[in-house]
Amino acid sequence: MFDYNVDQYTIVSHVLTLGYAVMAAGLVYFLLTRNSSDRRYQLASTLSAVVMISAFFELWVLSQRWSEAFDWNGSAWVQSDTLFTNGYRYMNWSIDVPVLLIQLLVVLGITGRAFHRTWVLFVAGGLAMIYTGYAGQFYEVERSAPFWIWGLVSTAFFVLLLVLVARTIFGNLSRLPASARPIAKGVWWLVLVSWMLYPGAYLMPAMWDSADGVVARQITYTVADITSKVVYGVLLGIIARKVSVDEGYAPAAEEDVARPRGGLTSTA
Ligand code: RET
Repeated sequence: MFDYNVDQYTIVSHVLTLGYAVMAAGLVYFLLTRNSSDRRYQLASTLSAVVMISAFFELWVLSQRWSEAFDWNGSAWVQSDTLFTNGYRYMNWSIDVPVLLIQLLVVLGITGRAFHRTWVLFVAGGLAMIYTGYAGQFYEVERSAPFWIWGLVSTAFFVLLLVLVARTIFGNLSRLPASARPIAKGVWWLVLVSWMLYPGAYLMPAMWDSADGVVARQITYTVADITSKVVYGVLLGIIARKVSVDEGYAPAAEEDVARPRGGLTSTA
């Protein structure tokens, strides 16, 4: 809907590239560190890898679409016959949101009926949040009533999910070894802050309806993607390793030992 100057156009292009490059890097990290925790927690790393692949392709496509969607007219980048749309992101979330939440259950060691019940709520609540928001974003240009109504309905599901996540984390803290508890609390704050960036980006056209707003929106999405998928996965991996050490899984224990190399730790 806007024309972009060179800075605005290239910043968006760079930020989208950063997004998929980080997902590719994350993929390697999660696959290679998978064995540092016990078998039953390795699924968490596998799920992080699934998130990385799906986000990589989505951000790749988005980045391609961005370069096709504008032509240089000699003084600005103007709309071509290809449309750039953030709707792709919602399709990616349909995979990533349920998977990210299930990872939490794996790492916290929730099994049996509790696993099943929370799993169903996470998937149903997550998809309801995403698809109601998806319906609303079609009205983001004119910002008529459906934009606000669907946004509100989606927010109700979002609040429900946050309550569930908080209950899941804080309700299971005592089952974690003491060394992993601060990280689990950190995961809660990370989820709260990084997930709130997505509704922030949804609202961006209402707050900042210009080419600069579009740039700010892509930056917001990218920060949210890197923190909610990659940093989150890394933290869950650390928790899984600490739990594995505590449960006597030898490879994790070996990695956890600080080996004296002389210097300050030497007794000589
Ligand atoms: C929408 C619509 C407006 C209201 C709200 C939304 C929330 C979106 C969220 C998305 C999270 C996505 C994640 C992706 C990670 O891969 C749908 C924008 C509340 C919370 C975590």
